[in-house]
Amino acid sequence: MKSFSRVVVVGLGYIGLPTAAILASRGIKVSGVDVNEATVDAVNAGRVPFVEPALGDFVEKAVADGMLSASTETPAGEAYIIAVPTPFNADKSANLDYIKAAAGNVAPLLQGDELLILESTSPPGATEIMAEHIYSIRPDLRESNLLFAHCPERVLPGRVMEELVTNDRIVGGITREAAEAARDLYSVFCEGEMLLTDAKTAEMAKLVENSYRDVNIAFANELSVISSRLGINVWELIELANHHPRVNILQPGPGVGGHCIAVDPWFIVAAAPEESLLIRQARETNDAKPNWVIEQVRQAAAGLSRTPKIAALGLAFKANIDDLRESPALSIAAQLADEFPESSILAVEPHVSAMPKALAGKSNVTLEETDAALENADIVVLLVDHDQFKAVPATALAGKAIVDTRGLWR
Ligand code: SAJ
Repeated sequence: MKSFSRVVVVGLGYIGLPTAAILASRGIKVSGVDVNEATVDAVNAGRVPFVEPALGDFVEKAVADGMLSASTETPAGEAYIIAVPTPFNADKSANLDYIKAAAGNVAPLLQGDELLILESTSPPGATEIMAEHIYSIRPDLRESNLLFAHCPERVLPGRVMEELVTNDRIVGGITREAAEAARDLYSVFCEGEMLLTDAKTAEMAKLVENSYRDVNIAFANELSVISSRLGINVWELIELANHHPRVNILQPGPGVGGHCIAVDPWFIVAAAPEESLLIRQARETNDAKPNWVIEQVRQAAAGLSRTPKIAALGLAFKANIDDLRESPALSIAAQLADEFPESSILAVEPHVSAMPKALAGKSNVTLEETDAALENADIVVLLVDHDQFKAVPATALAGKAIVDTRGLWR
């Protein structure tokens, strides 16, 4: 069993920082690296620059104990975990520039016996591309004992600190030895099963998990559109159908957001475009849902005799978090502002205090507290099932046109 005392985590975002903090909590000296100085400063001050339950306590303690520090420069370590973003290009293929930049900073530090783990969600073949990139900078290491692995994270935002420990972990090595070394490192905190495979299968497994969910959400979203046309309450419909022992339909919503489910399926489509018909259609179905919601608001507005004030409840991509990435709620609020220039758009996001970039500069949008927005709105568009909105009493909604995209107030 290989043991590690000094690990470098490159990318201190939603995945890198929790991983760094939990490793540090298990007695490993961790150096975190990020290009964003504000992130580095926050971590060095023991703070977390985003909302994730329980993470703050871990970071505060790890920094106070001297087990975690952050820098914009990459230091040397025995193992490197790369957890940088993989955005997509205009053609929806994966952009590996951040991975290559991170690997490029690690390359000069390598001696030839280190473990390099790619955690970023990646298209099939990315770990080999990363290895090749390092060898192109350090041809002297081609015959060395560098170990490359892909260990996708599958934690759910909002439950990260718990799921890091309890989830099973897929560990894919370019060689068996690399997979075993990565397993040894993750065993330090992961109590789930370690599932060893090759790097490409590990890359694909992560994409497939999220596509599976995307396809199933698309089914629910399609059902909501069909039900609306047929005058059926989709929430009741799904609840009834789910009583069948082998049926488990997910919940419709305003569309699919976040940096995972709305993105990962495209990496499969880009890798095998001719074959990924259902996966592509699911993406398109989910991406079309925000426009359908806007149409519902148009219809509600058409039934009113005056220019409506519109409350948009929730901007995050899902319940009880502050994450706005790829959020359909946010894009719907922005679109409503453009579509109804005469209307006041009362945007509510209890987890965010500053006006999000996508809404800044739109003169008819204000950021409001829930109560004030509900009091003043003619149309209430419920976009996120935050707990705070669940608690809204029916009396607060009386007399208003409601577009409830989450079935919260059915
Ligand atoms: N959503 C629905 N209906 C549902 C479930 C979700 O509309 O029934 C929407 C959500 O509102 C949100 C989006 O889908 O906009 C995605 O939310 P999510 O909770 O399904 O997933 P994420 O993006 O927070 O996290 C997913 C998880 N993957 C799976 O459940 C297969 C998580 O385990 C992964 O680690 C994460 O992606 C990731 O990082 O890839």
